[in-house]
Amino acid sequence: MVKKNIKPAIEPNNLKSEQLGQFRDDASGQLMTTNTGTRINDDQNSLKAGDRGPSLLEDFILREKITHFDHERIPERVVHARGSGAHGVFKLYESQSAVTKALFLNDTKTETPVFVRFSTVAGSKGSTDLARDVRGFAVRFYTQEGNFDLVGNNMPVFFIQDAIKFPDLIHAVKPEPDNEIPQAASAHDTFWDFISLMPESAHMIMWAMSDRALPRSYRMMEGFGVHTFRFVNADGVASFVKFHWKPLLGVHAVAWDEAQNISGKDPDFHRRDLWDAIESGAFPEWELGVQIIPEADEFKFEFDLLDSTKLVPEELVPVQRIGKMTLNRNPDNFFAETEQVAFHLGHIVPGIDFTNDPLLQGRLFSYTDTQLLRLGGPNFQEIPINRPVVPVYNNQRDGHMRQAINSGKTSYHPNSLNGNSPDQAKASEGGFVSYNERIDASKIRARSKSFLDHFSQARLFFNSQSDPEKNHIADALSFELGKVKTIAIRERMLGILSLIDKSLAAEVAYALGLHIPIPELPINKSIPADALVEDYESVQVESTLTQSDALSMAGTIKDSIRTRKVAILAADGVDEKSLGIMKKAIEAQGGTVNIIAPRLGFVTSVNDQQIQVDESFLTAASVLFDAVYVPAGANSVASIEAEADAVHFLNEAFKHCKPIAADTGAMQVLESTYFSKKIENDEGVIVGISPTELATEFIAAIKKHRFWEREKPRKIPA
Ligand code: HDE
Repeated sequence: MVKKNIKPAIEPNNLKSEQLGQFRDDASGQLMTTNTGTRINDDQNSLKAGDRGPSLLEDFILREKITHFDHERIPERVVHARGSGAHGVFKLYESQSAVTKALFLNDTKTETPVFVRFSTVAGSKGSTDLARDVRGFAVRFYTQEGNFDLVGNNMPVFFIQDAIKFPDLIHAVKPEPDNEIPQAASAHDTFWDFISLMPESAHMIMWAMSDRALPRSYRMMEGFGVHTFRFVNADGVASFVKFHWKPLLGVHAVAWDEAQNISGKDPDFHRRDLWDAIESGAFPEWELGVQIIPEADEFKFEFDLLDSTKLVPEELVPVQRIGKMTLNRNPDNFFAETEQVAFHLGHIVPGIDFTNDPLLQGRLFSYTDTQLLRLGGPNFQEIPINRPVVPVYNNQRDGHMRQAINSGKTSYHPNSLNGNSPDQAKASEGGFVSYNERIDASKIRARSKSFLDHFSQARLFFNSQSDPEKNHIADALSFELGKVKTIAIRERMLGILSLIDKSLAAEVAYALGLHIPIPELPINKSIPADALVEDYESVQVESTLTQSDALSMAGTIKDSIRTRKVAILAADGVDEKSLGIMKKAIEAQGGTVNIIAPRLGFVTSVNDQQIQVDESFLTAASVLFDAVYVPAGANSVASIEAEADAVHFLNEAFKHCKPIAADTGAMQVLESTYFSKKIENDEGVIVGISPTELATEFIAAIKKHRFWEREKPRKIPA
């Protein structure tokens, strides 16, 4: 009898993210070789018959290089193609053993390595970061019991309730098939045609049209698992769980006009922001939150926990913060890590399980299927970024690009020739046992009636927004529907909006120059062919909760200026004291300062000091900064005032509701702006005080992020 060779489970503290780095390749100081290790003597010239003669087929170096190049691209993700990744760690605050037996949620000593990929959904791989879109927030935990992927978004609900509608949704939002226009935008006919026929998307549309769709930074977004998952503890007791990520920098957005400008000035804005923050040591952090719902409470809510178009309001079930994720290392190679990472919500560990949410169930099929195409075969789990940090043993064999050299004669189970190994793990040995859920049902294609209220949470979301946030939603809808060419689609959407909020519908109708039609229920043309219309009429529920503070970004954390970018506009003759005091004060609080001048190089201060310039007005733009300051110095001020781009810089910063400060000696610049008459009444424009007071007040203003009240108040009657 062959002795079983069961390796001990990995010791928690031996888990190091470096384990993932065993494949890292560093060519520094090395000589060039072919892929088979032969050293290359000439990488400049192909082999020819004479120096002016034809190239020779024999040139194995040329052929190997070109062949590899020809195959460099792999298919981009069909959705979430545009993304940025980072490594980090997750540390648990307190054992969650009461609700889950997952070791990484029991053991407070282990730092679990993580890899995170943020993304947009609709655009291609090279599209702008600042599209109005949902953001993907996919986290892989490399745990002691295998990989756990929490593949979430920055919005807690989704457009559709059943996975079978996903291809339709994505076909509708992607560029239109005849002319492949527009890129990374939902503002076009096919998207709104579909949405206007899918009332179940009403709640998600409110989120997608809100400021949540325009994050200031990946570091300033919440994340959500969206579906209801299940936790199972060591005694087999299950509870429902909703996952949340809460950013320690708060949840912040940019303005829509700003987003469109950033897309031109720096389409890599979010990618650069994440990379730079990690490189500078300002590691982004999120707390992992859970909402736990005992099984017994499954039917206690006005909505169905299995319906992904609904959230569980934090007022009903508080979010408990159970641990912290810190992103502390940039990838070494974008392709090897960020592009090849293959997330899947079926990557799960004992203690966590699925529910019957029909969207979740469909996803369980889709992710592996998509990797087979994208990564070219069944061995994608062997790619370094996808390997778990624990050993893998099974009888799967061969296939394209197999890395493992499996030894021995047996690749089947049961076997006697290898002592029946690898053998199955008992639950006590960490074997995954699916939750034993009782199901007693007919096989049926149908939607549960408990899924048919589509408007109450859309209304709850809208009612929970601050006034500026409401205005932004109305503006976003007016913009998006304004880009739709088919009037009937615009009108149908107005009908849907009127079921959410009449004043919102009225404001959008006003902007579109249309009247609100009486919505016909069911608006949903996608009901099954033989269904009874009455069965599908939207069940109108009035949520007992009328407002939820957690849904608004207005009350978010505004206590720091860490990693915020401040522009200082200067030219020759700048007063170095006025500049220096502000720069020092901002940097002391973790903000970053860029000196922007008419040209690159140096500016010479009024006392002949050379001050390094970071950007010129040609390369910089106010949309890439959080705040602007103009220091004193008569000549500097005069040059800035005469520089159209500098005045535009200030005007744009004001329009985007950003804090602006000017030394008393620089007031003449502000007088050349369009907002000169509004300065006195504006909380976010700080002028007329001593340099030290100015710095203190300016920093307080930057902490607030934006002065949205600057925008025109709107009064469209309901
Ligand atoms: Fe995905 N989704 N999705 N999705 N999804 C993919 O998998 C899919 C859904 C999400 O950074 C694909 O590897 C279906 C909800 C993220 O690599 C694909 C349905 C949520 C990412 C796929 C959904 C997500 C993806 C494409 C409806 C939030 C990027 C490439 C049932 C909870 C992960 C890939 C990364 C990617 C299918 C709906 C999040 C095609 C069928 C809901 C963050 O498999």
